[in-house]
Amino acid sequence: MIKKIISLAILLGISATVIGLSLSGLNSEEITPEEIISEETSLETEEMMKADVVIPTKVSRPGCDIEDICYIPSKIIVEKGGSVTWLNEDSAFHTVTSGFYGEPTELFDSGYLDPYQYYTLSFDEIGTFDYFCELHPWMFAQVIVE
Ligand SMILES: [Cu+2]
Repeated sequence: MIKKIISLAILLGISATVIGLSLSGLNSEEITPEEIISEETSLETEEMMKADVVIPTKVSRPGCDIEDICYIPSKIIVEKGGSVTWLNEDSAFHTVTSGFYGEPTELFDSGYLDPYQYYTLSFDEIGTFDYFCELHPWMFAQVIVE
């Protein structure tokens, strides 16, 4: 009789362990899709943010200036009081710095923009605002405020 009780207890213990393991297995399976979904959501949020000017890939090497595609578009026209948002789509750092390479005007400077970082400026005065990248002398473009 005692032997039966002991073997029953062992059986119960084993089945409890098996159920516990399968439950924890289910839990870990549930976590994975949730993580992927939240990642997709954050990517969607980034895509939904509107970029007026894009810093495309591979502009950290010379050559984009030949086709004038270091910043796209290289000339953007906005109304007085309007804003411009840049997006760095490259894997390298870039800046949006007012003036020309070696001659910054100190009106604005984004600092180093990380990959997929945005930078927004409002323009309250009419004029042509040249800007460049502090890291890559061949990268320059303009904001024209009308
Ligand atoms: Cu650059």
